Amino acid sequence: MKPRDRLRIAMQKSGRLTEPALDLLNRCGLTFRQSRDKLFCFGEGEPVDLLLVRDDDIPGLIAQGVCDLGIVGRNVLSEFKGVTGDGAAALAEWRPLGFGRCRLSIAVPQDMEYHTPQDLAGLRIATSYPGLLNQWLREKAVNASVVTLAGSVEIAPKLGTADLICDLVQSGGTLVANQLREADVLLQSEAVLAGPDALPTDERGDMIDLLLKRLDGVIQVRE
Ligand code: PRT
Ligand code: ZN
Repeated sequence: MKPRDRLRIAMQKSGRLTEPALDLLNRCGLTFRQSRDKLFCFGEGEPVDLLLVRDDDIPGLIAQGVCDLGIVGRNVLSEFKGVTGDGAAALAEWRPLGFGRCRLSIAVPQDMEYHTPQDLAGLRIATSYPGLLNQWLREKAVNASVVTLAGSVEIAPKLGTADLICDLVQSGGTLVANQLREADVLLQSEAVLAGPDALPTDERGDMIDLLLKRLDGVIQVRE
C-alpha cells in the first residue's frame, strides 16, 4: 500500500459511539468538513481525515492498513483479535476513551439458578460474540454450545433457540424486559482508540503522537 501523508481515523458512521467520538476529536482540536451522509470526512486544520463505517468493520480496516487508527468498543476489538488469531490481529488498544461503557455478560432466565460457570454445562448460549464467549468457556473448562446470532440475541431464550444469552448490558433494562438476569461478566467495555501494535514511523507516527498527547490532556481534564 502506498504511504499516505494524512492520518486516517475510522469511526462509527451512525450509532452510540458517533457523537461522543466526534465530540472528543473536536476537543482535541480536530475539525472536519461535515459530510455525514458520506463515507469520508475531510479534516480542516490538521492532516487528519475520518472514515465513517459500521463499527464491526473498524478493526479490519486498521489491520489492513486502510486506516491508521479507529474509535471502537473494546468488545468489538477483542472479538476481532480473538477470532482472527495472530498476524492480522496485531492490533492494540492505545487509550480507553471513557464513553460507550457497557459489559459483555452472561444472562440467564430469571428462574434459572446460577452459581458458577459450570452451571452452564450442556446448555445452548446465544451470542454475537462467539470468539469471546468460546474463549471464556474454555478458560472455565465448561462444555456448552454457542449459537451465533447477528442481532436480537435477547429474544433467543423465549424463541427456544437457546437456553441463555451472552450479550452487552448497560442499564439492564433490555434483560428485565425479556425476563432475563445478569449472571456473570466476561468483559468490561468502553470505547477505545485502537491502532496497530507498532505505530508508523513516518509523519503519520508524529501526528499520532501529537493526537495521543492531546487526548491525554482532554481525558485528564474530564476526569
Ligand atoms: O451500525 P453499526 O454496526 O455501526 O452499529 P451497532 O448497532 O453494532 O452498534 P451500537 O451503536 O448499538 O453500539 C456501538 C457500541 O456501543 C457497542 O459495540 C458497545 O461498545 C457500545 N455500547 C454501549 C452498547 C451499549 N452500551 C448497549 N447497551 N452497545 C449495545 N448496547 C445494546 C445491547 O446489545 C443490548 O441490546 O443495548 C442493549 C442493552 O442495553 P441496556 O441499557 O438495556 O442494558
Ligand atoms: Zn455493529
